[in-house]
Amino acid sequence: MSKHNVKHAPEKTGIPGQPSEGLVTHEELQLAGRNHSMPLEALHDDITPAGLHYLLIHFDIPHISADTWRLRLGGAVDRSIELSLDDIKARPSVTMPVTLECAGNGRSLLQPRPMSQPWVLGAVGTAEWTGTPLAPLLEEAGLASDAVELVFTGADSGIQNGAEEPYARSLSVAEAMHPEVMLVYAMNGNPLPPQHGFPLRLLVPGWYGMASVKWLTSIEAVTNRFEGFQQAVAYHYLQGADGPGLPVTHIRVRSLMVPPGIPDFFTRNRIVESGPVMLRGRAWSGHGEVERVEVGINGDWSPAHLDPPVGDFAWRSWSMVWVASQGEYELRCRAMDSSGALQPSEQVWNYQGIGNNMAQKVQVTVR
Ligand SMILES: Nc1nc2c(c(=O)[nH]1)N[C@H]1C(S)=C(S)[C@@H](COP(=O)(O)O)O[C@H]1N2
Ligand SMILES: [Mo]
Repeated sequence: MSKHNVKHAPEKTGIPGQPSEGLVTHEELQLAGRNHSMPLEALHDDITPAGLHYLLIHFDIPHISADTWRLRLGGAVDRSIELSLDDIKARPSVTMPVTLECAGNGRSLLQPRPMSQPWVLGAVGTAEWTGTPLAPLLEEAGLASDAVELVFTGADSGIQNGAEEPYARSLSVAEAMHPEVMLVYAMNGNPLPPQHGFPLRLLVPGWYGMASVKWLTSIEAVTNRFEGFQQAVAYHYLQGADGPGLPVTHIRVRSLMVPPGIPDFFTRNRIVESGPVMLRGRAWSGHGEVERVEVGINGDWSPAHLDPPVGDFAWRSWSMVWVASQGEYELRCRAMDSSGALQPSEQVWNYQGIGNNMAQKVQVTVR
């Protein structure tokens, strides 16, 4: 096994009736069962109910008692700070809708398939998060002049590359000081559920989900770049096992549609009645506002209507009426953001299966 813990499935199985890209393994199934995606029909709602929001838990959900839990802020600072959950809740609070997406969303569609959590397309959700901004807390602690990064460590740990490590990620001082970066203790008006990071998580709006460390227990200012597994090995755009590659940061532009009509049970292909069909979906980007969404009907693209974004760091909804006549169709949608980035028509393969934002394809039979 490579140092990235990424194995690749055989290209063809040759087994009739099976997908040609290689069987999903038992290990992938274990991960998929623990970490569910958002059912795409939940794209109807501005705010995703907590139970429908996607989940990604690398190791185990740690068992934490809020009474004894503390957040420690230390390292290269003038004053170390220790805070209880009540101390954090007593600080100024902000509530903000934020779209989170896992960097591996779309991974299982790649061929050969990078072996990790085998997401199809639902590793996304938008919750209303409540917490306190991080920057004032860092100012109170007083970062040393030679501090370069903040390391955020969760209470969960597991084996990576044969050694035990907690889940930990870093941000540069400049990234951590952004006003939208928060320590959050509530999701959709309720305390964080255990699976989403109870009692406290970091939230880094605009970034792929890996940056938003759950079950946060410590923030450490460091004077050298952090080299933990989740920072230095995982989450890089690579073409093979050897790095370094570019680090994964902000969310690439993407749009998804609410699957129209009704599904065929096993294939989940869609069955739609002929006549006007309201196609709807959501679009988002961590690189600027979504400025355009287009819908493709058998390769013919037309612009969709856009509603205002749900928040500065949250998706916006789109809609388009399609007058459907009997036949077989491939529907697609693609978004463009204010940086000029457009979702690609073809998948762009990379070794960890990261940032695959190819325009969605939906097979539809109109009857
Ligand atoms: N401590 C810790 N934080 C974590 C993770 C984890 O496994 N442990 N997973 C990360 C990843 S890869 C993602 S995509 C998001 C998922 O957040 P959610 O489960 O609340 O949707 O949490 C991030 N924070
Ligand atoms: Mo993720």
